[in-house]
Amino acid sequence: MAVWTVYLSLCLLIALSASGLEPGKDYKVNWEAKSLHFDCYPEAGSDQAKCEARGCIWEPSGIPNAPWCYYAETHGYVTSNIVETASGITVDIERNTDFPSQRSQSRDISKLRVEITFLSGKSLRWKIFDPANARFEVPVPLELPSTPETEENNRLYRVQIQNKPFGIQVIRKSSEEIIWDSAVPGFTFSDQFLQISTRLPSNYVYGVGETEHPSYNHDLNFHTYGLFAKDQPPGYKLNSYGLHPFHMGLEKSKNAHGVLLLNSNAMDVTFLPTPALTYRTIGGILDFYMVMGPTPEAVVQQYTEIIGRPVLPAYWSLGFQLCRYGYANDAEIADLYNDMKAAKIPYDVQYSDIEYMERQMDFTLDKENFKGLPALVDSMRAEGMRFIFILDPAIAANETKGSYPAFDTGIEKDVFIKWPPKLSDDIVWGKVWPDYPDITVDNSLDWDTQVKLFRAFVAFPDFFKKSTAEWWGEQIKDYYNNVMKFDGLWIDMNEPASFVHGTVGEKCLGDQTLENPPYMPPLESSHRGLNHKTMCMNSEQILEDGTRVKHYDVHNLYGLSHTKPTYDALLSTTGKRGVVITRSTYPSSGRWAGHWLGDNYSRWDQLLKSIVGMMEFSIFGIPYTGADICGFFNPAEYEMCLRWMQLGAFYPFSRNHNTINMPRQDPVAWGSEFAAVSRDVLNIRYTLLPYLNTLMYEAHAHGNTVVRPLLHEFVTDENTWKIDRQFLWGPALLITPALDPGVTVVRGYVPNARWYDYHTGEAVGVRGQFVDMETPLWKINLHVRGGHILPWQKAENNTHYSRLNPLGLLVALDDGGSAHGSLFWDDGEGIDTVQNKRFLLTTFTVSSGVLTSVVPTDGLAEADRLTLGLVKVWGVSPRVTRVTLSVTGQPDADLPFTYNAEVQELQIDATSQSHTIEKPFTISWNEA
Ligand code: MIG
Repeated sequence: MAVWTVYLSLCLLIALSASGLEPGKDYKVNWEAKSLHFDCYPEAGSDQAKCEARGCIWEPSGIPNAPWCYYAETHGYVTSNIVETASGITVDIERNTDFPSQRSQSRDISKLRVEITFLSGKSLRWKIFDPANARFEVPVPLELPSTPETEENNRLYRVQIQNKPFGIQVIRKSSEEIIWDSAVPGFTFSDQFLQISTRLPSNYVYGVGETEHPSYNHDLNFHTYGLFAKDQPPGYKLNSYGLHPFHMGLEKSKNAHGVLLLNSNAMDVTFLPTPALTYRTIGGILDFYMVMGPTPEAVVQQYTEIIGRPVLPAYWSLGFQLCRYGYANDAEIADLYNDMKAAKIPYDVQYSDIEYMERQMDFTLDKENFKGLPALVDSMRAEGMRFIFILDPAIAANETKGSYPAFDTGIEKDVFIKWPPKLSDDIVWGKVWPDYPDITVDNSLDWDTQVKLFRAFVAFPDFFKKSTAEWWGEQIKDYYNNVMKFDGLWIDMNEPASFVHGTVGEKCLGDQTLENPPYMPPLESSHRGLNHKTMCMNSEQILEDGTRVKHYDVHNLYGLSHTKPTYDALLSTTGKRGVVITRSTYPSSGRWAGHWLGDNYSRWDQLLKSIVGMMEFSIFGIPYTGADICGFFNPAEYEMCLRWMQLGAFYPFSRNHNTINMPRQDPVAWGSEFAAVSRDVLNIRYTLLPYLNTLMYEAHAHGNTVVRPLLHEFVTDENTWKIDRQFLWGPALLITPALDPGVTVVRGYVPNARWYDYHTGEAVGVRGQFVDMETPLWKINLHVRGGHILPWQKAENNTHYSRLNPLGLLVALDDGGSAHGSLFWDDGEGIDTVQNKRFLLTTFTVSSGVLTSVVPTDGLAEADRLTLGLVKVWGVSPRVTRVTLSVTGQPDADLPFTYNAEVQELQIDATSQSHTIEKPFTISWNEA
């Protein structure tokens, strides 16, 4: 045990050198804004008197959004005792009582314990809590190393404690950069207001959600994002469906790190030009996890190691999907399917939204308009198609007893959320669906008045309880067995959303500081309380271990709690892995589900924002993601929808969906030219599905990203740090969509590597430059990176058929004539195929005109085997005279080939050999 030296005067010096400011470098904020002014009065209505009453300094500023009321230098806590062990540091801290209490209605917690744990050589945790009284802690199981890294030399970081104000500094040893530094003014820990700030090592920071961001790298000019799960369509500074207090930061040394604040209360995050960020949360404790990378990909790998790796979605779920809210009847779906088939546009998944149900009640079927749906589902499934249905968590509560088993059995099993027993033993009733045909809603009334006219109540299941998960699973199983088959499930409204505020009658019982806390983060309609469009915060939920918690603390976990039981039920019901799509997410939701970006708009700006959103969900560990193609609200427009089909063909979750009463926007709704462009681009998607699927496997097995920001591959090139109009699939496919009306040319970055035009196979002449790329209406720019081998298959109407085609390889040679790649292949829908090694993993390497395959895992059933088909090699310069295939080590067969000298493309056709690829092989050219 050693007592830590306290570095008082050094603090400011370190601060300046660590602030990441490079004089004269693309940095427009003046000195005043760069200084350490942390906002002491984030609420509206501050003035000098109120500011000074908090012991803060009032100084009007001309800088937009800069705080006029800021904390004095030593405002915060002071260190009283520091104990270091091999596995971490424990610090006792006390509130600096030179300064008054910050918020009189929120009790100060003046003595705190800080526990820093060296989780591993590349990760650490610091937890700040009240040692005297247990407070709410997030009940999400993380996968932490069983023993800390006790060997100093094995750690990439060093930790320093600052005394006054108390702060933690994490230093990356290799660069000596301070990458976390909370030794700044303003640290606060009270019952309902907790605040901590840190300096950032550079101006490049990514993530923090769920909220729409205009760019992937954050604008640090004093922007605050409120975070709280809400049925809120994405919009500027609006808190949407889920909560992800995770960011990735770059450092001056071009290393990357990631930070998670494991807290599930309503909160906000402010980005400051210092550069710095401030977290404010209204409950729980401060529990931080940091991963050290040092590459951006390693950050995501390490983050998902902690929160859990993403689920492997069924192969078919990588196919194109069609949905809309408000199909009139099953015949409309059947017509759509037939038109898609006739237009030969590949697609795998058809949805039905809440209209398939009787009055939108889960586990029912509208026997009038959708009476033919079960038969349609069967016939489409017989042709290799798949169905996904929507389920909402809320259960209709005032059907006649005995007529609606979902509710009746839910009551029997006591699954619904209630008030705390000392206030009432009743359920906290809400309103979602159903509506009643005999009530005419007057659309001239505002929304709030309209919803009050609905007479039905709902109850919200408490999915934390084991009995609820079982009950939910039984409903799903009964529906599948007795009403209709399905292949995946789509869970919506699980923020949870309600059409009334808090509860029916809108009077939440008990402690009103839960509904309107002393500090309210800047949320959509926060002036109306936290229960706006959701349930009362004082509702009680019961964790699996019996602990009673307030909805206030677990609101942001509702979607997560809904997801695992749904996924488990899908698997046990269908016997296949399928896929679940959820609207509300929290760190670790990716273990069970994908996420669509919610109720977006049919507007051009939404194309770019969907890329930003996808990249964010990539680093949040939810790679199976995408936005509603052509937009949810408002009518779509031809050109926008066409460009969106091209972009959406590269969403991992690729679904065209729109809202009720809007004109159709599916690919067969716009005429033959539109259908042809859609077919072409989806054929490219389908051709590359073996590659996309392999990336999904790598995400599942290793935590790699699928939709990959360019900076993940080219982090040493600062040009890539801001790029969000382009993205990669894995390391090797660069997608440069057209995102604006009327464009025929799109400006895109060609990172420093050899790239080939996907459409022609020709090498691009330039690298490390922005170039103008032609983008006529039919074309999206796609480039393949030299040095990579992409597995592919010829596209068919759906993946049931495309999966049967021979495996092709696209070999894009690098400057040295080498390339590598891999293929993951399984039955496409088996449960736990990775865990049980029931898959094939093949790696491919090319060098000096020889392609070699190696098979690290061969657990594929015979029925799922693939034969080798066409191998295309790009960047072959010498004329080729002979190509041979060898399985035995000796040339076994000559293979037919063509060589295009102009494009430098060699095409080798191995089809005639019927060689199944689980047997290693080599193909050689130029050996004549
Ligand atoms: O109140 O189920 O985000 O995709 O179509 C709307 C109807 C409820 C919101 C979802 C949207 C879905 C819609 N739902």
